[in-house]
Amino acid sequence: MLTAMEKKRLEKKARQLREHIVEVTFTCGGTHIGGALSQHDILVALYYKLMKIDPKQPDWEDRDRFVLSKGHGGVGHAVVLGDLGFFDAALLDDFNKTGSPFGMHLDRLKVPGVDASTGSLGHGLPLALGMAMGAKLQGRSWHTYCIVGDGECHEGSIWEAAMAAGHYKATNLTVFVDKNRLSLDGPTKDVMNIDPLDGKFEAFGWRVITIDGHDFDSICKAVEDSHAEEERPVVIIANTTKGRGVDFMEGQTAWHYGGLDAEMRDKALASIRRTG
Ligand SMILES: Cc1ncc(C[n+]2csc(CCOP(=O)(O)OP(=O)(O)O)c2C)c(N)n1
Repeated sequence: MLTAMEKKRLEKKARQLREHIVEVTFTCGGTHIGGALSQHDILVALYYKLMKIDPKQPDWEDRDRFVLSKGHGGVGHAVVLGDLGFFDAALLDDFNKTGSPFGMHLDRLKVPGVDASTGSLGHGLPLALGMAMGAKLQGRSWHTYCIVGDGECHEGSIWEAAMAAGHYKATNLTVFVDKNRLSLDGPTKDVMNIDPLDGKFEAFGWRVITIDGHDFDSICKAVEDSHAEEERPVVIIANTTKGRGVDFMEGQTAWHYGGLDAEMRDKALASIRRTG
């Protein structure tokens, strides 16, 4: 359970880092900003409240693991890691520029704090399952978290991993589906309908929890519940809004990827400051 003060602290941090996502998008010329903003509150809850990590020891063996399976949202992961001190956040001024350690999809060999290089959709969940199974086999205590996109659920390898996680009872794995209902080129239901997602995961042996993915109380409670589950891996279906916090991006497929000029940046920042 979050105290009122903790919730306020998370909301403030989320707002500050949304602004940083906008700034980086402005300076680098374009990012997958829509999905970075939809996954954002989950990332903030994980990194500022829930995960066992140490920015001074990115390779600490017993740290919790995190895999951003929808790796195109890397800009959002990068601003969190920079803010926490895994690296100098000023480096993000060169995000995705030639010679920068930060490509659009983060590379675990170049960016401290990244546990898996992702970007090819469908690969992150199998990697996360491997990390969870690795902990079980070695009798270690780390927990593995993973965020997949709802459009990413079109990939067959997501369902191979889902089947294996159910079979092996990977109770030390918590997966979020960032269900913003939009993919790269339109509503997920039109590109290829993935619903009912809950029934699919349940059929593969998972426990399903459905939440508002922008509400910190619900995110933290769902993770707490996932830790108490002793039989099944847990998927948290997080209903989110693509572009969340920037009024002219919210719910717009066109903002899957985009750049900002100075005027748009100022409008985006003003919107975040108004609504958060
Ligand atoms: C294997 C693979 N196919 C296609 C792409 C191109 N691609 C990048 S993002 C994206 C859409 C993903 O949709 P979703 O998971 O819903 O992302 P979100 O809306 O959360 O940003 C696609 C098709 C890719 N990165 N990898």
